[in-house]
Amino acid sequence: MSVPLIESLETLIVDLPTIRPHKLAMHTMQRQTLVILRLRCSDGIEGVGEATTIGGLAYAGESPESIKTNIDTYFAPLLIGQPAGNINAAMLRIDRNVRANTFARSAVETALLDAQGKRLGLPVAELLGGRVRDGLEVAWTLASGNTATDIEEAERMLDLRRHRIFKLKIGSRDASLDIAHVAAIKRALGDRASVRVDVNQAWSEAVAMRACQALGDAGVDLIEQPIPRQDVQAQARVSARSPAPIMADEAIESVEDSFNLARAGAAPVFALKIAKNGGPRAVLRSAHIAEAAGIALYGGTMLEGSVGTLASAHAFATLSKLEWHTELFGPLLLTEDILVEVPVYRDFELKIPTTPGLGVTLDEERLQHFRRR
Ligand code: MUC
Ligand code: MG
Repeated sequence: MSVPLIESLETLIVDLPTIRPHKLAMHTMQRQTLVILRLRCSDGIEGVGEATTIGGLAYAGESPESIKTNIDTYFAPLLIGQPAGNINAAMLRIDRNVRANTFARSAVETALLDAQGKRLGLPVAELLGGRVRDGLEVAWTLASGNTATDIEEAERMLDLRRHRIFKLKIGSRDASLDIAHVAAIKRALGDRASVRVDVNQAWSEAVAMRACQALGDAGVDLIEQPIPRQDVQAQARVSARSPAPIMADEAIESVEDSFNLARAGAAPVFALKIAKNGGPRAVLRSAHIAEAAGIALYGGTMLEGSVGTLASAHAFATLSKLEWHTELFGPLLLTEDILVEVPVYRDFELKIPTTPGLGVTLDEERLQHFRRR
């Protein structure tokens, strides 16, 4: 029996407008840039993957342009001619020849899984062992930069039954202003919603000590990455003192980071991101480390488009516990999609596709229209 081989990898940079500016501590997004990977195999099957970051190089060490260049120049020659159905062997080849570059790896691993799922007639979640849930509750990020606008937006999401968990992006200004902003939103929403914050590493340990206390007093449920990623000991100290649980996000840039954070007792909650671990299978390794250490899980996003969002969803669907739910709302932040059928969000949940592979079909016309030339 002849085994299907990987024939080609094509990467496209796609720029899509956002529904409004999205303000984070390190960058204000006016659009999102996706790197879409099309991995073609000798049996005629194509696997699709995505690698997406936030704000060029503002968030992480890979940019859309570097992801494209590195897949084209380094990953593709390693993979072309290799068996398409042996994902372990393909990723091992990359492990042996490529350091870091987890975003690019994630696109490759996703595309291999999509192709193999299509080949075997299995959705990616089933390829990963099987789903234990059909939908994922999805948080929404309030990041307009204005308190009244954020409250209106939250009310609209509650009315639509789309979201009842809200993450507030803070950290770009004085902590006291941010705390007042968060407290006003929590007061307006009360018990109808869970309110959480993401500081995106903006505070020092000293600021975080005071601010976490005030946020806990204001009724905030979860505080994400209050201090810079590298200071694991300081994060453990802040975590020990904070009345609201601390979640590690930027602190996890690899599966090894997850292990080191777990060992240091640095955070009781981990944000899982396929891009930061190297793909939908790789992120499950971090999840399993966390589970073994008694750390709770949250399904995170790099604000991917529909391909990356559904790749994450298939992986998260297989986890036995996902106590803090997910924030897989990336496609809803964009005015346009590049899929024929867009992901389904209903009754506070993202539904996980049941068709083979990721369950996505690229809309060729839209892809051509929005791709960067
Ligand atoms: C992050 O830091 O978590 C996730 C949601 C959002 O609004 O920004 C991202 C990145
Ligand atoms: Mg975050």
